[in-house]
Amino acid sequence: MRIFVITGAGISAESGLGTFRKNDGTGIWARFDPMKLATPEAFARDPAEVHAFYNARRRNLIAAEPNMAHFALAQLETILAGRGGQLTLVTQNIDDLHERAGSQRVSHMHGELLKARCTACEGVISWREDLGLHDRCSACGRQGTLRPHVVWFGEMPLQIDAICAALNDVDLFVAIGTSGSVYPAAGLVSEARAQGIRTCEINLEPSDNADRFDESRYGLASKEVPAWADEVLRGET
Ligand code: BV8
Repeated sequence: MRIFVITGAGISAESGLGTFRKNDGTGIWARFDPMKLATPEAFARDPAEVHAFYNARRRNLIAAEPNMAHFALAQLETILAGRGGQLTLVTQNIDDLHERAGSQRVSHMHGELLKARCTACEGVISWREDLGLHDRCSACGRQGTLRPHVVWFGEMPLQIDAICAALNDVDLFVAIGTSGSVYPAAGLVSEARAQGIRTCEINLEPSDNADRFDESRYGLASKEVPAWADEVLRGET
């Protein structure tokens, strides 16, 4: 079986990493204006404020641990590969919890918080400390040119062509822990449907594009994802 999975902030919620939109108004974007913090214009206007925002999230991430949903996907990847199948794992998340749970191939379409990118030489380097204007790029030696290696609003997502190509000849498309409110990520389910691929969403509640899915499973990712993965491996779904 060949499965395409896209994950969002909801899969990392039980690991203590805030989600962006919550009905009770406590999501990240309820407390911080994305247009003030997650755009190239905001970084040009006030890089120190943007660095402070991502430094706080980076510290949270380093203190977090993957949960049962992350581990279930890592195990599913290994077993499907052993059976001649494949799991393509794409995430909107900038955390490294999929990798820490053992997933081998993860495509971060919105970038990675534990990496910095130089705006002068485009070098991408691993970065686990706070990042600031005094820091120097280890690739070109320039100072003050480093930014978080994340995709901001208005910027092109990473590997988008490879991600769309990976949708070819999969048997199942699954969205986990995403509200389906940010594009082009939220449009992938329609791409899948257009290719006649069966679609399933696993989420705490119906997403903005719930009507696009053939099957829906609502509940906590740490419970629903292991249960779903077991059914896949038992050939029951
Ligand atoms: C682009 C990185 C051109 C940084 C992020 C008008 C209409 C359509 C589109 C647009 C438009 N105006 C502008 C756009 C484009 C814009 C966009 O979509 N805006 C939205 C707001 C309308 N998109 C862009 O700018 C993108 N670039 O379009 O470039 C282009 C186009 C095509 C092809 C090439 C180029 C770039 C967008 C990327 C921005 N960067 N992140 C950072 O993290 O700071 S987006 C960020 O927010 C995340 O990465 C993620 O993508 C998004 C958050 O969404 P989710 O992950 O789904 O999280 P959310 O909180 O919303 O939902 C969580 C869900 O989990 C909920 O449903 C909840 O119920 C559930 N849940 C919670 N707990 C649990 C759970 N489920 C299970 N278990 C639990 N325990």
